[in-house]
Amino acid sequence: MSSLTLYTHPMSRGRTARWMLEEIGVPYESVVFSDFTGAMKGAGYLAINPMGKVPALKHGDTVITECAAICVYLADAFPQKGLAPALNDPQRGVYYRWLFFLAGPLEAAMMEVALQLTPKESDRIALGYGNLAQCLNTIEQTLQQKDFLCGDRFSTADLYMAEFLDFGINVVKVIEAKPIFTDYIARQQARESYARATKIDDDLFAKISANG
Ligand SMILES: N[C@@H](CCC(=O)N[C@@H](CS)C(=O)NCC(=O)O)C(=O)O
Repeated sequence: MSSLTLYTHPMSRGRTARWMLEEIGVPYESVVFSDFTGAMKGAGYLAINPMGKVPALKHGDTVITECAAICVYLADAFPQKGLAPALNDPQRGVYYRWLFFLAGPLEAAMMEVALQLTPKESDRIALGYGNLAQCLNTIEQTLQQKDFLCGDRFSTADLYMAEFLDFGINVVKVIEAKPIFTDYIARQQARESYARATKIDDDLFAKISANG
């Protein structure tokens, strides 16, 4: 099997990629940056991700950047784990819909509010995310109907949705902690893979903080 290496910082979107790796359950190495400057902006890492951002994943000679792409890639590279609907399953469309929606519109809408950006209302017709309320209403309507996004089982789309909702509620605090969201998050985060990944990153962050 080709080697897997996660490039990350313990307080970054790399946590989502690590959860996915723990869910997949195959051995992987981690390259952990202790800050977002230094080595993350050095020539060595810029050769892997010219954006100078984490996470990135190396699988053999293949480099994948963008957290959503890393998650989707891993689900497809290890299909025996059943974390994505099959290519010929109609649920595959639902899967794409949510992953693209989260990485695109929802993230942009959340950051607009978190950073207090103020687009002109008349420009919203051209903004792919409309506004945060529209995005959340779309998610809420779906979660009212089902426990998981694709069919009746956990998939990568749920992992990614839970991470975004958690970030929006608890980190940037732009999403109201409605039970429809918090129950959904709790359902996904009850997985052992989440506990393992969280402990790894929390321990790494404690070590970095202790080293000043
Ligand atoms: N679109 C990228 C965003 C990656 C990103 O912005 N990562 C942040 C940490 S969560 C980062 O590395 N920031 C360092 C910097 O921009 O200097 C993804 O989804 O992976």
